[in-house]
Amino acid sequence: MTPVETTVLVASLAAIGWINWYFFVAGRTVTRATGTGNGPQEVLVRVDGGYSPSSIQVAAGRPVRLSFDRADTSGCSEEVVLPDFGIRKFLPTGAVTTVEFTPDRPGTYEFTCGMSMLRGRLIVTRA
Ligand SMILES: [Cu+2]
Repeated sequence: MTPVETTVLVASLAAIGWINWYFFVAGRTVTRATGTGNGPQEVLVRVDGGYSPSSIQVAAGRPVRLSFDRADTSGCSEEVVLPDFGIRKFLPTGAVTTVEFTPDRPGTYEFTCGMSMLRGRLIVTRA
């Protein structure tokens, strides 16, 4: 093989590996909230062109505190919306903004940016 062929092969394998990771691993990783007893279930969510983690598991019937740490400056992510809980909040860049609510019923709920382009999931399980 020529050096060019080798480079193309290596780059292709890297791309395939990344695509598999992105679709089959990254999207399925569910982060459980921390906190026990009656205190809030806390999760720190980084906002930087998307939500990380984007799948969050909490238990029903206990308060949830999501802390959004916004790093990017795009207009897209400046608001976070949790329609099922009636929450819409502005996220200043470079700051952590907390949102608190108590999910009463198990289910999967979405959280999005103000235009529904960035998406995350809140998986509420039976307490
Ligand atoms: Cu947006």
